[in-house]
This record gives sequence, structure tokens and C-alpha cells, in this order.
Amino acid sequence: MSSFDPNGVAVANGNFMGLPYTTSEAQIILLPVPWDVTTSYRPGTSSGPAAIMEASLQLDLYDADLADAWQNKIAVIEASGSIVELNVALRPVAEEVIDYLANGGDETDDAIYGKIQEVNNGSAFLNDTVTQVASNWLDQGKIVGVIGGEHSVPLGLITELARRYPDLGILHIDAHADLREAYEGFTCSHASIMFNALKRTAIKQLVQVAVRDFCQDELDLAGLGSRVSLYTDVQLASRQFEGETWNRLCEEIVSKLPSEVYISFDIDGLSPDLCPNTGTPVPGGLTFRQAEYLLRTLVLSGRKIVGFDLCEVAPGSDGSEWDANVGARVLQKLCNLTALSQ
Ligand SMILES: [Mn+2]
Repeated sequence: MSSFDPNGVAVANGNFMGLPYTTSEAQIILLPVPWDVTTSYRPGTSSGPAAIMEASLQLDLYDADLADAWQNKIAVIEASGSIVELNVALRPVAEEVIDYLANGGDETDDAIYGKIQEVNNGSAFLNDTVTQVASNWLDQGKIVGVIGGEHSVPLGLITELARRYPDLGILHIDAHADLREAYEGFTCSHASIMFNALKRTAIKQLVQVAVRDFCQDELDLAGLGSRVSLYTDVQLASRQFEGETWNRLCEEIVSKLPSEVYISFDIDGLSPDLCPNTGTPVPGGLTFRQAEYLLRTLVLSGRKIVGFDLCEVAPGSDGSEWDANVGARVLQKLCNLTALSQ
């Protein structure tokens, strides 16, 4: 620590951006969850956390949003070994289910029902593990950020934060609404994370931004009651084409949120040129600067970020590090704006 040079070359010490902090010193604990069991289109996000850590060594520590940003004490813990093993064991089981259903089979068929249950039990174990680990760090006064993995992984953290902050709201940046009750039989699918957050926790408000690929059921659920505010990508783009500023739109989006906010950032909420290898890329989406501006607007409004996740970052199978590079920069912003908001 005494020899750390924030202007120097980052050392590959296993920590985010090569920062010199231990977990006991840290204000922010990053919890990697390398899990892509229920991914329906293209696996690879289980490699996301390691790829982000490696890419993060190339980032400069200066951040105009946070004075002396290198002093923002961030530490990364090791991914749970049992989660890593379970992910490897269950991915082929899930693939069997997905293939079976794609060939016209039914979720209730004897041939496949047991396999769906096996995956669902694995997801329950994952959720419990994340809850326990997060709870332990939260008890020590830390802020916890989850790094996926597919987007099913932060449910344990959201559950724990919703218990601790009864008025919690979620700002959800994503190409997808993730409001499916279950997907391909999987109750904790990547496509169900916000359905589960609404159903299993008492969060006060869910504000969804940049959503552009969803089914009628999800739209109906978003329109029910007052717990969900949906800002689709088409609406946001149209309003800008018609002359509204991004500043005006961000202020409106932020105004829907309570004072304590959890951020769930699916990298596919950004334009796919920023995440070409993510599991389910969709045209449209936010620029990096728009997303950053939205997060900054949230913090400058006086709201507090009490936790976050970054999910669905996948390195290219060709070894491309571009997705991880962008992911690391999103994570840097999440960490620094979280610190600024305290
Ligand atoms: Mn998602």
C-alpha cells in the first residue's frame, strides 16, 4: 500500500484495476458469480468475471466523477468453488432441457421434468450462497456488487438488500425486461430475474431502461399496478429524435426511484457494438456515455446506491477482450459513483 503508485502500471494482483486494498480495508466488495447454467442462446458469461478483472488492469484510475478515485477502496473476493463446480455440472443438464423443448417436448414430460428440477435446485443453492456471502459482508458495513455471470445471479443480493432497505428501488438497464415467470422451465432463469425480484422481495419500485426485446406477458406485467416503470429503448430514442434532451429523460427516469437504489446493469442494455459477445445481443440500446450520464444523474439527485450488479459480460471465443474492456469500464463507474453517493 505505501508503495502504490496510482499513476503507474497496474500489477496483476487479482484485484479490480490492480488496486492495493484487502477485503478488510475495502468499502466495496465485488463478488464474482461465474454462472451461466440457464443461458438460452449463447453461453460464455461464466468467464465474464475473470475477463473483466484481466481487462481492468488496462484502465486508468483517474475518474472525473470522484476525486482521488484510486482511494475508493475496492476488493474482489474469490468465486465460491462450489458454485463453479455446480455451474460445470448443471450446464449440460440445462442444455439437454433446452434442446428437448426446442424439439417440441413439454416441460412436464417425465423424460425432462427431473432435469428441470435439478437445475432449479441448483439455482436455489446459488441464491442461498449469494445471500449468505453478501449478508456476511453487509454485516461488516461493506457495499456489495455482484459480477455475473448470466442475469439470474444477483437474486440473492437483491433479496438481502430488500430485507435491509424496506423502501429499496431498482434501476434496471437491460435490452430485456426479464419479467418472465419462468423460462424453459427454469424458475431462476436469466430471463426471470426481475419477475423474481418483484415476486420474492418487497422492493418498492422497479425502473427499467433501454428494454427492447420482450413478450406480451412481460409488457402486461410491467403495466400492472405502480411498482414498475418501463422506459423502452424505442420510447427513449423517439423522444430524443423529437427534441427532448437526454438530461431531461434521465431526470424523469431518476424521479421514479426512491432514495435508496440498487442498480442492475445487464451489459446488453448498451448498444451491441459495446458487447458483441454477450448472451443475447439486441440492436439499439444506450451508448456508454448515455448510461454513464444516467448513473451520474441518479447520484447527483442525492439518491444513494446501496448495491449493484453487472451481468452478461462474455469474452469473445476468439479471445477478443473488447467486451471485458467495456465491462470493466462500466464496473469502474458503478464502483466510483456508488462511493460518491454514500
Ligand atoms: Mn437481463
